[in-house]
Amino acid sequence: MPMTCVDHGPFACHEDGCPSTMITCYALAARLSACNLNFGEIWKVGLPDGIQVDQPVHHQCAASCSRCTADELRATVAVSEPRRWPWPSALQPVESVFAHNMSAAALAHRIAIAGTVGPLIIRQAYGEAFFRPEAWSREALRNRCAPTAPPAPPWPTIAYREPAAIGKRWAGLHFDNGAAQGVRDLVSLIDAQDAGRLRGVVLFDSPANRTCPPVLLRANVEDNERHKLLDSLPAPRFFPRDFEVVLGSEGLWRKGGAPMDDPDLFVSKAGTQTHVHIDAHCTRFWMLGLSGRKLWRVLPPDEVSNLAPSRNDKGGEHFLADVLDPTAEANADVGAQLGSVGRLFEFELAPGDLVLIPEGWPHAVHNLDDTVALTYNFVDEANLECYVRSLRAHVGKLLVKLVSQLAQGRGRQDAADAFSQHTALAYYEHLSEHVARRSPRHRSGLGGAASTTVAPVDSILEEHIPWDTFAARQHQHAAGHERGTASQRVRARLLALMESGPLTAEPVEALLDRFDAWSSARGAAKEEL
Ligand SMILES: O=C(O)CCC(=O)C(=O)O
Repeated sequence: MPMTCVDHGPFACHEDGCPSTMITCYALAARLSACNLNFGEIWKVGLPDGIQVDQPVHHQCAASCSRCTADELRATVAVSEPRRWPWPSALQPVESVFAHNMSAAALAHRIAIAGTVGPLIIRQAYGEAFFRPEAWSREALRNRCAPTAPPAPPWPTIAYREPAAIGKRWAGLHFDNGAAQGVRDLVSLIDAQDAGRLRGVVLFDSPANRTCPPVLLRANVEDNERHKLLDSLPAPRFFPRDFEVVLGSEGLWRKGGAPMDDPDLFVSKAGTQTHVHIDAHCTRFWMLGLSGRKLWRVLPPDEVSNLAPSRNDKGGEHFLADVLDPTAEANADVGAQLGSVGRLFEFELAPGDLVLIPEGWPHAVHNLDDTVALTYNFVDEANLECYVRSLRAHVGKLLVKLVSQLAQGRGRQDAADAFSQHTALAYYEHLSEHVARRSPRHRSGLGGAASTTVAPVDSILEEHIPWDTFAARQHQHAAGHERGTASQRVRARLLALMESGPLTAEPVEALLDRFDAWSSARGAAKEEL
């Protein structure tokens, strides 16, 4: 009879029926570079020094780290090797191009339709002009990223995998700011990762602007600062548009951030993983590999039902299925669903290559080596309509707040004056107009379900541009929304809403429909003229 292992915890990974000596996650991670190793495999590799066994070790005894202390988790990595996808017929090739082999129009079109056809790899995206592999090693980062002044919390932002969070939290990760883990800056995180103390902790989506400023190429630096910008990266010419930049700290994606708080840096040790997830608010993103290889598994949105989706108490969607370890015991209950996956895109991202992950596509990552990467989430013409629907939900929250203030006796004019100052409301007004002005085959109506079939195309640029130039251009594009005209229209909208009937008992969807109706009515009036 095989022995069954039961993890009684509470802290060290001691398995009933397995060797009586405690084997902690830390010991496994530090000595074998793996946590969830099967005891049979440990037996083959050899037990860590000082650990005795008093009976044969059985293959069925899996050492689970699910009850380890947070300290142990932070020191561990989940698995040493990604498991192969056991259903090869589902595997799809990923399109990979060299930008100089394609016309600008063809490349722009491929980028625009990514949401329908899938990820795109642009090989050697910056060419040799900007990308030298030696500038991105951990050692090089230690030199280049040494802070002149420690960044203020919440930067750098870090995350580590928490088995108990799978299916409950975004990407199964626990997020923290570096300061909470004794990490002052990127250099001290790299040291703690290498020493093993924070081996399983990843520098995750940490604003490059704050974490390692020389990473970003800027136009407006003093000449005597320019030498520091050697090996700095400009904004890639393939993605000239980001509607979100304008919202700054009111943005959905960059909550609390400044306009240049994206792009973000990732610095990870080999073996760390990011569980399958979807990026929020319909954003698409690119990731540029800078050092080491990352294994990606990416699925089309219509595969979501095969990933054992669950809703957390905040209404977000999370996935129980582990696409990086499809045959894991922990996956037993959802394995059958995973077996129904019809299409899965798998690829390795290598240094110098950039991948575009489309909006709404679930994806997971396993770091095959120690890796460094730069990433940027954005909203261009292709995902704008979906993004505006997300922004609409945010507007709904503001309307609910407005109604509650009216109920408490705030005057209508006063409330309209105050709420029309919210950048998010003015920008929603501006973007709704922008979407409405697009040709009918590019729009589907903001309140309803998406039905757009033809993605509007953003033209790509001839050259890469400094990041501050990129940000300034986004503001120029959106000049019409800036304080003044759009907020005056919002004020008129709010007053019309308040005069259109009682509001207190209205569900938020009805409030939004009444708020939106103002611009449809205005559009119709314009057409009559
Ligand atoms: O590189 C990683 O570990 C995860 C990247 C990712 O999935 C994301 O930024 O959404």
